[in-house]
Amino acid sequence: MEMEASLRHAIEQGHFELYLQPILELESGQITKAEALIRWRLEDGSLVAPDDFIPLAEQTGLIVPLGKWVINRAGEMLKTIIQHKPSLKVSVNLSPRQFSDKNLVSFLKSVVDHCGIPAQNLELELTEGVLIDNFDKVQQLLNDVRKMGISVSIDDFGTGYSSLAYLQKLPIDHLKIDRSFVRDLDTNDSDRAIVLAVIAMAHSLKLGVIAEGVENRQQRQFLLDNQCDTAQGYLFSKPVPFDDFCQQLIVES
Ligand code: G
Ligand code: G
Ligand code: NA
Ligand code: MN
Repeated sequence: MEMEASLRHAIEQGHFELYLQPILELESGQITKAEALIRWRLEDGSLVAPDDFIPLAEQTGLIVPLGKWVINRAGEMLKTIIQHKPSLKVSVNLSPRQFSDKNLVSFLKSVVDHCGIPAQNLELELTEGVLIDNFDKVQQLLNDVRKMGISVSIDDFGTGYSSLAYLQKLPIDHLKIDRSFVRDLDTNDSDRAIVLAVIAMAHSLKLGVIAEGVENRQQRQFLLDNQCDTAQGYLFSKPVPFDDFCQQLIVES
């Protein structure tokens, strides 16, 4: 079957799974958040990674129904999770097309109501690319999202090319340092300089900082020593199915 047709079919049939990757507070080592990451389960049981179908979903507009499935599923997960850990947040990736869907805010409201969860437990991850087109519209949307209580992170920070002015003007909560800057932290002086600059800038703008792609203890220690707030990466856990994530929460409590 053609890829677009099989993706459409998979959406109709719900052949997706939402994995969670823990995000830890570096100081305490506690899991405070999880990033939701979609996987496509094929009939033969194998998994397709999002990089292999999100771009197509984005091009064809299928990302809108798919993204609604993701937000719904994240809401259902939160309903269970907050019974064990009321403060835990789940962050969901939104691609540009989803963010320009005019029903986004009302859809978010309906999920929060339907699941009976506080909006404060949901977070949206947006890439810099989302923010540069149509500043006024983006600002309005983010204001509406924030008014509901949902928080906002800028994902892959440092890889896009947008004006730093938007950081100051837009209502956002956290910057996620792209893992390309974290990978060689042990050896690359310019990566260290960039990471330090992002942490300092974020804090002076009263934003939290999340380091992505932390794979070893040296990276973790550097980030901890330099006041990075939170981190995610294979050192702590790879993205895992919901039940495995709940198990991790139980083990740490
Ligand atoms: O999970 P993995 O590391 O393979 O994810 C690869 C990419 O796919 C990341 O850039 C991530 O942001 C994106 N991605 C994962 N899940 C979702 C999703 O639910 N929606 C969107 N729009 N992107 C996602
Ligand atoms: O683009 P985004 O930041 O949303 O992508 C998250 C992606 O990063 C997911 O595909 C996830 O599987 C991947 N990831 C998470 N932790 C690590 C890590 O420690 N190392 C590497 N190489 N990838 C990671
Ligand atoms: Na992300
Ligand atoms: Mn990310």
